Amino acid sequence: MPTLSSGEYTLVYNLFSFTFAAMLASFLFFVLSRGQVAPAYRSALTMSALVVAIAGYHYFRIFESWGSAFIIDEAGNYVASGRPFNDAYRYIDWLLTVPLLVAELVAVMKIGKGSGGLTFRLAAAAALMVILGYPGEVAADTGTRALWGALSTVPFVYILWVLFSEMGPAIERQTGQAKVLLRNIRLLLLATWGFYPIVYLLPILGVEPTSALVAVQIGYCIADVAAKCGYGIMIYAIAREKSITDGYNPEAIPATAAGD
Ligand SMILES: *C/C=C(C)/C=C/C=C(C)/C=C/C1=C(C)CCCC1(C)C
Repeated sequence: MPTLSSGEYTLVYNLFSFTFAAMLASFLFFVLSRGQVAPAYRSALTMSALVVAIAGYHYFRIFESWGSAFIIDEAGNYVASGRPFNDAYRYIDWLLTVPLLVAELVAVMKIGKGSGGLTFRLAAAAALMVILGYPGEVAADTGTRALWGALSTVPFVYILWVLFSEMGPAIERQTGQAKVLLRNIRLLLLATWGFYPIVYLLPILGVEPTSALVAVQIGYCIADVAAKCGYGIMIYAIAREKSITDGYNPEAIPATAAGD
């Protein structure tokens, strides 16, 4: 672990704290909003809630790990305590959440026939991408980082190909506002997921070890909030829009209560 200034250490510390809070708040939102959408779309919201719950737990652990990886020296700098900063939490989190994120997109589209196979292919590619990225993330030399990064890019490109070519006709078949929202969420996915490999490249691009450590953590936090909380809110908006189109009215008095 490189030595950090108090400012660098605190910046990452506060960002972990913010990201943890964002995951917690999003979890409550997704759970409480389930009743606002028709039953057919509730599994998509459940998956959103699972994603931020898993991420929230892992952020809590990353936050703890960051705190114990450093101690303050006499000059007020943060030096390695000897305990490792555990980056594996992030990859375990992704391994579980990234397949869920693609699955909820298929779930909210309700494309019917063939959606099981589509979900499986997307989820498997997502898991493979994370597994192949990990050895590079923890490698000390940039050559190894570049090699695994390149391998991980193969399933990444496959996912984008499926989203933009294969799922195109299914999106065009949707109606009204839901179609616009689905096009937008695909772009949000491209923009936020595309951010991760860029952050991953920073150490290869010759960014100083201290700045790279700080920048990578900041980058992944921002990307996670956008790709999990922001994305989940868009999934909710799509589900809500489609529920209304399907004639669902959350304000309607339930049949059982109407009788008394
Ligand atoms: C909630 C977490 C999400 C959405 C994580 C997404 C992660 C990626 C899209 C990671 C992609 C990578 C590459 C395409 C190559 C380099 C290694 C990775 C794993 C950073």
